[in-house]
Amino acid sequence: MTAFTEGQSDPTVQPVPASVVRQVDAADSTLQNPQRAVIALGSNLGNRLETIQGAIDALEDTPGVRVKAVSPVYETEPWGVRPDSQPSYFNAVIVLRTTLPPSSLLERAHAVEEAFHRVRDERWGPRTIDVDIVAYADEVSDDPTLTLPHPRAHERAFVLAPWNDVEPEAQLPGHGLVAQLLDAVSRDGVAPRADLELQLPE
Ligand code: A4P
Ligand code: MG
Repeated sequence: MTAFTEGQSDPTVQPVPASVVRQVDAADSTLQNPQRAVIALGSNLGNRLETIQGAIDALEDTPGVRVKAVSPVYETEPWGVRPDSQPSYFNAVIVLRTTLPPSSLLERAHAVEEAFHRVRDERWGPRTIDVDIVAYADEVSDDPTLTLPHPRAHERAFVLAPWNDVEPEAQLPGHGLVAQLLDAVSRDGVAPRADLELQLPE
Protein backbone atom coordinates (compact mmCIF):
# COMPACT_ATOMS: atom_id res chain seq x y z
CA MET A 1 0.00 0.00 0.00
CA THR A 2 1.29 3.48 -0.84
CA ALA A 3 1.91 5.75 2.11
CA PHE A 4 0.86 9.39 1.74
CA THR A 5 2.60 11.87 3.95
CA GLU A 6 1.06 15.14 5.03
CA GLY A 7 0.92 17.63 2.14
CA GLN A 8 0.59 14.87 -0.46
CA SER A 9 -2.79 13.58 -1.51
CA ASP A 10 -3.97 10.29 -2.91
CA PRO A 11 -5.36 11.22 -6.34
CA THR A 12 -7.89 8.36 -6.16
CA VAL A 13 -9.55 9.68 -2.96
CA GLN A 14 -11.90 12.66 -3.10
CA PRO A 15 -11.35 15.07 -0.18
CA VAL A 16 -14.23 15.04 2.35
CA PRO A 17 -14.93 18.25 4.28
CA ALA A 18 -14.67 17.83 8.07
CA SER A 19 -18.31 18.91 8.55
CA VAL A 20 -19.51 16.01 6.40
CA VAL A 21 -17.42 13.55 8.37
CA ARG A 22 -19.03 14.79 11.60
CA GLN A 23 -22.55 14.47 10.13
CA VAL A 24 -21.86 10.94 8.98
CA ASP A 25 -20.60 10.11 12.48
CA ALA A 26 -23.80 11.35 14.05
CA ALA A 27 -26.09 9.54 11.62
CA ASP A 28 -24.09 6.36 11.81
CA SER A 29 -24.36 6.55 15.57
CA THR A 30 -21.34 4.92 17.07
CA LEU A 31 -18.08 6.11 18.51
CA GLN A 32 -15.07 3.90 19.01
CA ASN A 33 -14.49 4.86 22.62
CA PRO A 34 -17.42 4.71 25.01
CA GLN A 35 -18.10 8.02 26.75
CA ARG A 36 -19.61 8.75 30.11
CA ALA A 37 -23.00 10.45 30.20
CA VAL A 38 -25.22 11.51 33.09
CA ILE A 39 -28.98 11.53 32.65
CA ALA A 40 -31.62 13.10 34.91
CA LEU A 41 -35.06 11.51 35.02
CA GLY A 42 -38.17 13.21 36.35
CA SER A 43 -41.82 12.21 36.51
CA ASN A 44 -44.87 13.81 38.09
CA LEU A 45 -47.77 12.08 36.33
CA GLY A 46 -49.00 8.48 36.48
CA ASN A 47 -47.02 5.74 38.25
CA ARG A 48 -43.87 7.78 38.72
CA LEU A 49 -41.59 5.01 40.01
CA GLU A 50 -42.68 2.49 37.38
CA THR A 51 -42.23 5.01 34.57
CA ILE A 52 -38.75 6.03 35.70
CA GLN A 53 -37.76 2.35 35.96
CA GLY A 54 -39.24 1.76 32.48
CA ALA A 55 -37.20 4.63 31.07
CA ILE A 56 -34.01 3.24 32.65
CA ASP A 57 -34.72 -0.21 31.18
CA ALA A 58 -35.47 1.29 27.75
CA LEU A 59 -32.18 3.21 27.81
CA GLU A 60 -30.32 0.01 28.76
CA ASP A 61 -32.02 -1.75 25.83
CA THR A 62 -30.49 0.78 23.44
CA PRO A 63 -27.58 -0.58 21.37
CA GLY A 64 -24.47 1.32 22.45
CA VAL A 65 -25.81 2.27 25.89
CA ARG A 66 -24.88 0.63 29.21
CA VAL A 67 -26.40 1.86 32.47
CA LYS A 68 -23.60 1.81 35.06
CA ALA A 69 -25.27 3.38 38.11
CA VAL A 70 -28.79 4.23 39.27
CA SER A 71 -29.36 6.74 42.06
CA PRO A 72 -31.79 6.70 44.95
CA VAL A 73 -35.23 8.24 44.36
CA TYR A 74 -36.11 11.72 45.60
CA GLU A 75 -39.56 13.20 45.93
CA THR A 76 -39.34 16.84 44.96
CA GLU A 77 -41.56 19.92 44.80
CA PRO A 78 -42.10 21.16 41.24
CA TRP A 79 -39.42 23.69 40.35
CA GLY A 80 -40.11 26.75 38.21
CA VAL A 81 -43.89 26.73 38.77
CA ARG A 82 -46.19 27.36 41.77
CA PRO A 83 -45.54 24.34 44.03
CA ASP A 84 -49.27 23.64 44.49
CA SER A 85 -50.01 23.84 40.74
CA GLN A 86 -48.59 20.38 39.90
CA PRO A 87 -48.11 17.02 41.63
CA SER A 88 -44.72 16.41 43.23
CA TYR A 89 -41.98 14.81 41.13
CA PHE A 90 -39.93 11.71 41.58
CA ASN A 91 -36.38 12.45 40.40
CA ALA A 92 -33.36 10.22 39.89
CA VAL A 93 -30.05 10.27 38.02
CA ILE A 94 -28.32 7.51 36.07
CA VAL A 95 -24.76 7.23 34.79
CA LEU A 96 -24.16 5.64 31.38
CA ARG A 97 -21.30 4.48 29.22
CA THR A 98 -22.22 4.99 25.62
CA THR A 99 -20.86 4.77 22.12
CA LEU A 100 -23.69 6.99 20.86
CA PRO A 101 -22.69 10.52 20.01
CA PRO A 102 -24.58 13.23 21.95
CA SER A 103 -27.13 13.90 19.17
CA SER A 104 -28.08 10.21 18.97
CA LEU A 105 -28.36 9.96 22.74
CA LEU A 106 -30.76 12.94 22.70
CA GLU A 107 -32.82 11.28 19.94
CA ARG A 108 -33.02 8.16 22.06
CA ALA A 109 -34.02 10.23 25.13
CA HIS A 110 -36.87 11.76 23.12
CA ALA A 111 -37.95 8.32 21.84
CA VAL A 112 -38.09 7.05 25.43
CA GLU A 113 -40.18 10.09 26.45
CA GLU A 114 -42.58 9.34 23.60
CA ALA A 115 -42.81 5.67 24.53
CA PHE A 116 -44.06 6.80 27.96
CA HIS A 117 -46.59 9.19 26.41
CA ARG A 118 -44.83 12.38 27.31
CA VAL A 119 -46.99 15.31 26.15
CA ARG A 120 -45.37 18.68 25.52
CA ASP A 121 -47.93 21.44 25.70
CA GLU A 122 -46.35 23.89 28.10
CA ARG A 123 -42.82 24.56 29.26
CA TRP A 124 -42.22 22.98 32.65
CA GLY A 125 -45.66 21.39 32.37
CA PRO A 126 -46.44 18.16 34.25
CA ARG A 127 -45.04 15.10 32.53
CA THR A 128 -45.00 11.30 32.73
CA ILE A 129 -41.26 11.43 32.09
CA ASP A 130 -38.51 13.91 31.32
CA VAL A 131 -35.18 12.52 30.14
CA ASP A 132 -32.51 15.24 30.25
CA ILE A 133 -28.83 14.86 29.39
CA VAL A 134 -27.06 16.48 32.32
CA ALA A 135 -23.55 15.94 31.01
CA TYR A 136 -21.78 14.09 28.20
CA ALA A 137 -18.06 13.50 28.76
CA ASP A 138 -16.48 16.96 29.18
CA GLU A 139 -18.53 18.50 26.37
CA VAL A 140 -19.62 22.10 26.66
CA SER A 141 -22.08 23.45 24.09
CA ASP A 142 -24.64 26.27 23.98
CA ASP A 143 -26.58 24.71 21.10
CA PRO A 144 -30.27 25.12 22.13
CA THR A 145 -31.12 21.68 20.70
CA LEU A 146 -28.63 20.08 23.08
CA THR A 147 -27.04 22.35 25.64
CA LEU A 148 -24.20 20.70 27.54
CA PRO A 149 -24.03 20.47 30.39
CA HIS A 150 -27.79 20.91 30.98
CA PRO A 151 -28.13 24.67 31.55
CA ARG A 152 -30.02 24.39 34.86
CA ALA A 153 -28.41 21.27 36.38
CA HIS A 154 -25.95 23.23 38.53
CA GLU A 155 -28.75 24.99 40.42
CA ARG A 156 -31.08 22.03 40.96
CA ALA A 157 -30.83 19.98 44.13
CA PHE A 158 -33.15 17.42 42.52
CA VAL A 159 -30.34 16.68 40.01
CA LEU A 160 -27.26 17.31 42.19
CA ALA A 161 -28.39 15.29 45.25
CA PRO A 162 -29.06 11.98 43.45
CA TRP A 163 -25.97 12.45 41.24
CA ASN A 164 -23.81 13.08 44.31
CA ASP A 165 -25.19 9.90 45.92
CA VAL A 166 -23.85 7.71 43.08
CA GLU A 167 -20.74 9.71 42.13
CA PRO A 168 -19.48 11.72 45.10
CA GLU A 169 -16.34 12.80 43.20
CA ALA A 170 -18.18 13.89 40.05
CA GLN A 171 -17.57 17.20 38.32
CA LEU A 172 -20.13 19.12 36.30
CA PRO A 173 -18.14 20.38 33.29
CA GLY A 174 -17.59 24.13 33.58
CA HIS A 175 -19.05 24.29 37.11
CA GLY A 176 -16.87 22.14 39.36
CA LEU A 177 -17.55 19.48 41.97
CA VAL A 178 -21.13 18.30 42.23
CA ALA A 179 -20.76 18.02 46.03
CA GLN A 180 -19.79 21.70 46.27
CA LEU A 181 -22.59 22.80 43.95
CA LEU A 182 -25.00 20.84 46.12
CA ASP A 183 -23.76 22.63 49.26
CA ALA A 184 -24.54 25.95 47.59
CA VAL A 185 -28.20 25.25 46.69
CA SER A 186 -31.29 24.87 48.83
CA ARG A 187 -32.48 21.31 49.47
CA ASP A 188 -35.92 22.54 50.52
CA GLY A 189 -38.61 20.41 48.92
CA VAL A 190 -36.12 17.68 47.90
CA ALA A 191 -36.65 14.60 50.11
CA PRO A 192 -35.03 11.17 49.75
CA ARG A 193 -37.57 8.33 49.45
CA ALA A 194 -35.53 5.61 51.13
CA ASP A 195 -38.61 3.35 51.04
CA LEU A 196 -38.41 3.19 47.21
CA GLU A 197 -35.74 1.68 45.00
CA LEU A 198 -34.86 1.71 41.32
CA GLN A 199 -33.06 -1.31 39.90
CA LEU A 200 -29.86 -1.34 37.87
CA PRO A 201 -30.84 -3.35 34.75
CA GLU A 202 -29.16 -6.79 34.64
N1 A4P B 1 -32.47 20.46 25.19
C1 A4P B 1 -31.38 21.28 25.21
N2 A4P B 1 -30.43 20.80 25.98
C2 A4P B 1 -30.89 19.61 26.49
C3 A4P B 1 -30.32 18.63 27.36
N3 A4P B 1 -29.08 18.78 27.88
N4 A4P B 1 -31.06 17.52 27.65
C4 A4P B 1 -33.68 20.76 24.43
C5 A4P B 1 -32.31 17.37 27.13
N5 A4P B 1 -32.91 18.28 26.29
C6 A4P B 1 -32.19 19.39 25.98
O1 A4P B 1 -37.05 20.21 26.44
C7 A4P B 1 -37.03 21.34 25.60
C8 A4P B 1 -35.87 21.23 24.61
O2 A4P B 1 -34.65 21.26 25.31
C9 A4P B 1 -35.83 19.94 23.81
O3 A4P B 1 -36.34 20.13 22.54
C10 A4P B 1 -34.34 19.58 23.74
O4 A4P B 1 -33.86 19.49 22.41
P1 A4P B 1 -38.40 19.49 26.76
O5 A4P B 1 -38.05 18.26 27.54
O6 A4P B 1 -39.20 19.37 25.53
O7 A4P B 1 -39.20 20.56 27.63
P2 A4P B 1 -39.10 20.92 29.15
O8 A4P B 1 -38.41 19.80 29.88
O9 A4P B 1 -40.44 21.36 29.64
O10 A4P B 1 -38.22 22.20 29.08
P3 A4P B 1 -36.85 22.43 29.74
O11 A4P B 1 -36.58 23.88 29.64
O12 A4P B 1 -35.84 21.46 29.24
O13 A4P B 1 -37.22 22.08 31.23
P4 A4P B 1 -36.26 21.43 32.24
O14 A4P B 1 -35.17 22.39 32.55
O15 A4P B 1 -35.95 20.05 31.82
O16 A4P B 1 -37.21 21.40 33.50
N6 A4P B 1 -39.27 20.25 39.05
C11 A4P B 1 -38.88 19.13 39.74
N7 A4P B 1 -39.04 19.07 41.07
N8 A4P B 1 -38.33 18.06 39.07
C12 A4P B 1 -38.15 18.07 37.71
O17 A4P B 1 -37.66 17.07 37.15
N9 A4P B 1 -38.33 19.35 35.64
C13 A4P B 1 -38.66 20.47 34.98
C14 A4P B 1 -38.31 20.57 33.56
C15 A4P B 1 -39.28 21.61 35.66
N10 A4P B 1 -39.47 21.43 37.06
C16 A4P B 1 -39.10 20.31 37.71
C17 A4P B 1 -38.52 19.25 36.98
MG1 MG C 1 -36.45 18.02 29.22
